[in-house]
Amino acid sequence: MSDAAVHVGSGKVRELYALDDDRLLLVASDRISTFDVVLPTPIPDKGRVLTGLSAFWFARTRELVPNHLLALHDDGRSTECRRLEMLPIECVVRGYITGSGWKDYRATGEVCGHALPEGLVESQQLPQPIFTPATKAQTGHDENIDRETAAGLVGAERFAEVERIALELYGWVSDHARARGIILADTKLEFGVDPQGRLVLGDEAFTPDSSRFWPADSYAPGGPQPSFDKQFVRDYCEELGWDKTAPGPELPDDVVAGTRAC
Ligand code: Q0Z
Repeated sequence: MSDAAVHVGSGKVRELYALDDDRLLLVASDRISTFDVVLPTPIPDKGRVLTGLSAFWFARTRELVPNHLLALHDDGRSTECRRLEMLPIECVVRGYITGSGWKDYRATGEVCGHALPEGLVESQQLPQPIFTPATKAQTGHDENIDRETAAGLVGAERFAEVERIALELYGWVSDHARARGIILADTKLEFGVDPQGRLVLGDEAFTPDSSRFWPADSYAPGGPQPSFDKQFVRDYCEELGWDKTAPGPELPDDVVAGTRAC
């Protein structure tokens, strides 16, 4: 029997290894990406913070939906997960109109087939949260799709289930955050199916890499909102006049320290 973990995938800031047929090891690095480029300077402890946030939310939401988390390793950055058959859609819930949702709304008045009120401004709260699925792009950006397209990819019954659960999760977590002065603008969830055919929440959940968190006390609709975790890095990169193509710039100590303090 071998204990060697086999590398099976790389994300921008995370690595995925197979432990055996049933278990994966998800490792969050200290890398940081901005404007879609991974920067050469790590943020010490960022991987542990990301892993801890996911573990916190998996524990808090397990009554709503089972999740893939089996164990948190002592290094704080690695988690053992149940290996699932992942659904081929990103399950995005938006309570506020921003990012690609804002782009689509400005172009068409709709997001993923949801007709929205006229006259919304950037970052405005929506009348109610909407489920806005997207394709999983192998390279480049995920593409927003309407409910019919998403239901075609996962089946109508599974679509209805993930829509209901994703909206429930967003409602629960956004209420929790809002009571603590934080707006959860939107979130991207990934679900899989276990060998018994049950829906399971996988990947990472409610981290700043999968969600937009905004400080409620400075919320000002009508433009983009500052990012909770990456604003120091973004501001520094804008100051530099970097063209936002790889390779990204090294970060000075004060920008690393400012980001760590978030
Ligand atoms: C997650 C990803 C990462 C690269 C596959 N429980 C699971 N079962 C099966 N597959 C996955 C999971 Cl989480 C799975 N990804 C995304 C994560 C590096 C890709 F850390 N891909």
